[in-house]
Amino acid sequence: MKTFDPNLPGVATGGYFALPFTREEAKIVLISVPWDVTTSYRPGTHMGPYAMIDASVQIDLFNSRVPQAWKIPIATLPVHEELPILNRSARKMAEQIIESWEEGIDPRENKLEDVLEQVNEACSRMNRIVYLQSSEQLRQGKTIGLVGGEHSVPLGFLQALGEHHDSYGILHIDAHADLREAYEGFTFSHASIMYNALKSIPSISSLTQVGVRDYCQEEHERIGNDTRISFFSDDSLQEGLFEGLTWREQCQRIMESLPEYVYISLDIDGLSPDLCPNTGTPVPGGLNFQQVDYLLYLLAFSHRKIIGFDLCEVAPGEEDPWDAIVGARLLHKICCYCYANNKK
Ligand SMILES: [Mn+2]
Repeated sequence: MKTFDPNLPGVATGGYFALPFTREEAKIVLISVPWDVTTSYRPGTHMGPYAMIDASVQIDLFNSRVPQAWKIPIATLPVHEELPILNRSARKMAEQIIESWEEGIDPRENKLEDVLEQVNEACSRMNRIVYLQSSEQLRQGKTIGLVGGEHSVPLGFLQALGEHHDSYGILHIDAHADLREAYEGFTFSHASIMYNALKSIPSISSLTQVGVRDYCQEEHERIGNDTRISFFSDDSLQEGLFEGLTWREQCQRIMESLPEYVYISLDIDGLSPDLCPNTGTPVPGGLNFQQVDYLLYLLAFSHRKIIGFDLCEVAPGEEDPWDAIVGARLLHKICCYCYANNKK
């Protein structure tokens, strides 16, 4: 650290932002989960963490709202050795299921019941790995940021947090509600993360959804019937802006729905697809970069406490690092705000 000069270009260290901190020194630990087993439309998010690490080397670690941001001790946990292998084999099996749905045949009628079960087991194993990694870091007093991968990855982390906090809420920024029960037969689908979290983790007292604009009837009814859910759809937020509400006023309303302890779950597709053209399920509309940044900034400097976060669904293009550049910059901003928030 003594020889680290934040004014010089970054030198790749294999970790996010090319920072020199050890895990012992770190306050924030980033855990990569390169996983895209259940991605229904377009795989590629398993490359997100690696692409963001590459892109993060060229980021200036300066933040106008957080002094000396380059000194924030952020460390990167190496990718769990089992995950890439498990992802590859389970993805192959999942593709059989997805193809069957695309042909209009229930995979269970296509004799794919065993395959489906094996995919669900692989996803359970991933959840267990993330749970163990997160629990270990929480025990050591670290704040964790999880980097996906598809949006199914934080369930194990949310469970570990549930054992550390009696009660917390989730701020969920996403184009999708992720409230489907076992989408395409996959128990741990990217489209089911919030359904699974609300169902299986009693400490989660509330879910605040922001930017959602692609959801189904079943999810619409769940949102209406579950009193834990506060819903700020993309439509309603844009209407507010068109009709004269400021973004600050809307952010205040969003924050009023949040309890004292807050987890941030950020699906990159909550942002406009201009900012994530290669993500698994892009949807027109959405928030711009500065709107998300400002919301997170207000949250960080409010009386609430940020207890952890995830950033998911960033998928790099074949030759185009744009998605990863946006993802890495957002990741650094969240780390800065989290650190400033936790220091208060
Ligand atoms: Mn999502």
